[in-house]
Amino acid sequence: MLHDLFEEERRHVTLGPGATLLGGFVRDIADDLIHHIHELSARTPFRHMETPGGKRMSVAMLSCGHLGWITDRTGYRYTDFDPLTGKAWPAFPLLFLDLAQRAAQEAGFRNFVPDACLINRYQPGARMSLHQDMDERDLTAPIVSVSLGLPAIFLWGGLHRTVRPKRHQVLHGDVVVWGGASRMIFHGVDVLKNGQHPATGDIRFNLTFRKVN
Ligand code: MD3
Ligand code: FE
Repeated sequence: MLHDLFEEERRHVTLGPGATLLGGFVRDIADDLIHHIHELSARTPFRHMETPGGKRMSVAMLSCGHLGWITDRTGYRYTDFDPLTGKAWPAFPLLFLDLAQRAAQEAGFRNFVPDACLINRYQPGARMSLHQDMDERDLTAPIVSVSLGLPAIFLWGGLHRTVRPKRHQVLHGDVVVWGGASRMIFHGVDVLKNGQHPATGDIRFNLTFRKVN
């Protein structure tokens, strides 16, 4: 139907080469995803990590999957255990793996098999400054990012820090797949505004699925 064609166009937006916004892609399973996040956080708590420069991150994080991303005074890296619990990171909930693969496929990346999922928790005032994700060994795989709860503004620039970033609002249930020529761009998240979301209260969660090895 013509209506569906327009609907499709509204939901799939090309943000740049290899970067696709899948609007509302996980809206139907958002409550389940949030439930899984709460369960995971009982096994590996959200924590504000320290950058190599000694700053406390305003975003709180945890990981699941074979590998988890951490930062401390020593630097940024992936580890196969959680330094807070001394145990392996919790495994992916099956729903996570399924949605990451479906989203990658929808954006044209076949056989995406992530081995890490970083979960970021933003409260009003939290932000993430411009950076590149380059701690992964396999830079041919995309990164799949899922936004839940309060809206946020993605900032994304170019391959050099000096490129003035573009802005794009991401909403509850949106998924963005970043691959190809967009994989190494500088990106960040603007300061989260105050607000209340029916599913999360004053929180925004972001899940990023990564293939590290
Ligand atoms: C990957 N998180 O955790 S994810 C991060 O919303 C991170 O919490 C942000 O950046 C967040 O490393 C943004 C989406 C994202 C945006 C642009 C990218 C991932 C990207 C550009 C290239 C590679
Ligand atoms: Fe990033």
